[in-house]
Amino acid sequence: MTPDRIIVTLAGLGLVAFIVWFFWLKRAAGVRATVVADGYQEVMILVKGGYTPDTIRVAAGRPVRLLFRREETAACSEQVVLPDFGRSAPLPTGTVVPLEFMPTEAGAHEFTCQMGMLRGRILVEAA
Ligand SMILES: [Cu+2]
Repeated sequence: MTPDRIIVTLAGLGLVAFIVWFFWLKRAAGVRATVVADGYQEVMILVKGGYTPDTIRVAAGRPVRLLFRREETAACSEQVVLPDFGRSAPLPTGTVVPLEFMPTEAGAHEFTCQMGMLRGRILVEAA
């Protein structure tokens, strides 16, 4: 192989690695909730054809406040359910709805629409 071919091959491999990281690994890693003034771990979640972000990382032992902002009128997403913590809430279009819970130990928990079609998850990490 000539040097220019090696460079092109390496650049191609680098691009593939970047795409894998960007579309799978970065997405799987999720978004970390931010600790706000009142001590809650907060994250804003857009509800539109799904949940964005759909993976949220929080620390155990600190209360969490998910702020759902629904920007669609599809009936599918009109309610959000967080079964492991016994929480659910109606999501009127265009309104920010808080859903609070206290994660006490590490683990993964799912939140969904009432029919379980839209899915997101909360990854609780040991403090
Ligand atoms: Cu649904």
